[in-house]
Amino acid sequence: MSLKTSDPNHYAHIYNESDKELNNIHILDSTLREGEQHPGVSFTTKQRIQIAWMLDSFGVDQIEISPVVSPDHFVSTKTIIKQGLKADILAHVRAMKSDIDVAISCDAEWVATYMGISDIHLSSKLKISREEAKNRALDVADYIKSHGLKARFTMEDASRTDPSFLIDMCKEMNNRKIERISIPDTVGIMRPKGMYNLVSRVYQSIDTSTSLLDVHCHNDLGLALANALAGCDAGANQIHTTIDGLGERTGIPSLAEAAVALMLIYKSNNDLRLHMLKDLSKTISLYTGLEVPESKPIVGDSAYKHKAGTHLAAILRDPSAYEIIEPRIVGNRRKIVFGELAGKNGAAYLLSLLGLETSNHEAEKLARGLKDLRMGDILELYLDDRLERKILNNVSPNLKAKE
Ligand code: HCA
Ligand code: CU
Repeated sequence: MSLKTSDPNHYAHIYNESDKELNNIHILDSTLREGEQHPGVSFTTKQRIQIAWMLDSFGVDQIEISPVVSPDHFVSTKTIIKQGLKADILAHVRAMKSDIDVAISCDAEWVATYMGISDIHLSSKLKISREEAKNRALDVADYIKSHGLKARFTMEDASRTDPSFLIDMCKEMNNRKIERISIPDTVGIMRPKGMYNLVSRVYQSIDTSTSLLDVHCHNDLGLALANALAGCDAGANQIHTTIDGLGERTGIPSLAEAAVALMLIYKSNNDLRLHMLKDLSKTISLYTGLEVPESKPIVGDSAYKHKAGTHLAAILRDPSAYEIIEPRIVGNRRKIVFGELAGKNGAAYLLSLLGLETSNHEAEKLARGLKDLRMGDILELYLDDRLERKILNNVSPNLKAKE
């Protein structure tokens, strides 16, 4: 009997199965809006246009940018709207008629407007009562609709808002046929079950054939993507992301992680060019000057790097022993690290790379030598599939038979 199932991820996929599968979760990328709110980040107009093109060819459904934060953001928004991209371009503005006018003068078809509706935002930021906030928000919604625009209304700080006020506001927007309502966890305080409860409550209170729900989750506790996905389990159909997760403070879900999680483990049938992910990340890092942490999932340099002897032994035979997807699918590369942890199999591979006849004894000697050197990692190599197969064929039969 063969112990190997045809798909090594098979049982995991069974555990991951849900009675309500998410088969079409959209992605809104906010690198040009939320991403530019990350400390130290400021793109040029040309860079913004290029990023928009890249995001569009990657396949995101919506792209968000704010035309009101500076004159060159205005020019960028207007120019990006003119490109005729497949993705909807959303002009993100405050819930103020004068801001909606700015969106209109960019020829925006979609406007995303936001208002902080928690008591703390009302008292410390807007300095208005709930009633005043509601009147202002509804006025703006009517204004947007009277101009024939498609719209999203963001209930900023939704996770800390009195549910009765939140639901009331969502119902009002729903009645005004606002196409999307965003439910953000602005301060990143939710746990996945909490986000599920919050979104469920809204989902059950409105007609979701009129207004679809977005989730926008902050990463203050490292739970942004988990929370956003829990929000989708509860009925939201769009996740907000940025490239590499940039944003205010610790940011929001990274585009790469959200895209791969949706397609690999949520079975959402997005049409995304995943192989662009590493390049998207590199481009942003180049433009921001912010280094991508090497341990970053999907796009980090160590995301598919293997080091311990036991891992190397398995990887050299079948990388799926320690990888959930082929790195090339996301534009990344598999690497192996040689050093004091390489073990006999790693050492044998190193010797065979050098064209040396490999015996068990020599491989063991080298492995011991590497350990005794106490120099940590001494060499890193890309593990190319072709090379890997060739090398394995050259490894002495006794070594092959042993694992
Ligand atoms: C902001 C707040 C926001 C809005 C999210 C959204 C948040 O910085 O303007 O429009 O969906 O986190 O609440 O980013
Ligand atoms: Cu935000």
